[in-house]
Amino acid sequence: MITICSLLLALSAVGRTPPFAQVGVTPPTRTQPGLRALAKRHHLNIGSAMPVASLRNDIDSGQYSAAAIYTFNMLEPENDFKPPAVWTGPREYRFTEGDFLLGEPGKTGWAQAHGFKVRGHVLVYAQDFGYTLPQWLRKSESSLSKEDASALLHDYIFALAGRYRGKVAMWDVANEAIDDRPNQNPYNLRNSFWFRKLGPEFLVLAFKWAHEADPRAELYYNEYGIEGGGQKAQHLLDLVKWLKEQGAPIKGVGLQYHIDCHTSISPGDGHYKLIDDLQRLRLAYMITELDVAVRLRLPSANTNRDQLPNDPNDIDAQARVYASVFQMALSSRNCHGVQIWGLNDRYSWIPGVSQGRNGLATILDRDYKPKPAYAAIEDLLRK
Ligand code: 9MR
Repeated sequence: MITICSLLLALSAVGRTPPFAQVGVTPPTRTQPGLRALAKRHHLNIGSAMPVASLRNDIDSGQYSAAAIYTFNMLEPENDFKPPAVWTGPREYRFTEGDFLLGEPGKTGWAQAHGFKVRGHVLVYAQDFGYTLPQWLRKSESSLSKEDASALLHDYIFALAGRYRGKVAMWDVANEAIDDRPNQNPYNLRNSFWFRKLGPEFLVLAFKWAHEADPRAELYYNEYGIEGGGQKAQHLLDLVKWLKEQGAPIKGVGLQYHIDCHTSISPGDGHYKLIDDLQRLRLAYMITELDVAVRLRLPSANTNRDQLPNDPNDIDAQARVYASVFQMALSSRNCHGVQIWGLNDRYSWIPGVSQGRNGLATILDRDYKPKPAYAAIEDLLRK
């Protein structure tokens, strides 16, 4: 039975009447601390991806921000710090969303007002798609020399990481630079714009410049498809070892963890082995984009429609998977936090990317009610 429906701490923080009737939840009591309060006992960073617009517009009559404040102490602006969102032209930048979240230089923003650490995502998204690389840059590829490209990247990193210097707890300096299929490049790096222009060195430079721009931020390399080990995980280990040898100021690795409710994670397996391998390289890790997908009964193109699991048992299986990830995080010295990819099931990317086949991947349902996965994490954090 889920007992956690209290939004009291959050609501008192934002000074708002709770919309309990609307969401059908039990009235809160102060004896029910949210995950945020419980995480504090463990010094655990617990976060969620949140679009800045959802905070700015205070969506769902304030329920979004209230649930965020009650549940999490860290956030990552989902798409707002990606290069296409910020880097609008050669040495032209858009800081509107960043300034709302963190404040323009000398000021503070939404994150500080509500006690959130911020993960910045991402300085270099090493793929060539429109959502990863500004297309004006892609179009100018043939006319840019190596030196031009290097100078542009340098200025970009200083403009963005420098503007929010001291305000971003961790930056994903680079994301998804390793190819899924074998190629001939060092560390199996993707044939991306930055690789073509600068070779593997683009990663070393990005880490170096990010550190110069914001010396206090922890710097991460972020990747998917490496959880549990395998060939891509080996490329990752080789890459980060090389980055360290090159003097890149890398703090750790972001393991995305887009997984499903049948994933098994237990001590001694490939998941634990990978974090041990990172520890041996003296690297921290964060779970950066955790979601645990469930097969839906009916494909649903509309993420705002009610979603039902194909197998109701999967919701409990999902709770066990969430618990196993948090268990791993709590048991390892080098874990610097766990972040969930989406505040609730309504705002998860999973139904969209799976053409409606999968969903229900987060810990709060579409009406912000805690799911068994929330309760399982709560049980762990109460210990
Ligand atoms: O959740 C993000 C989604 O809203 C975007 O449409 C998509 C493309 O920009 O990116 C999603 O976030 C990705 C993250 O930046 C990197 N790892 C994979 C995430 C899910 O695709």
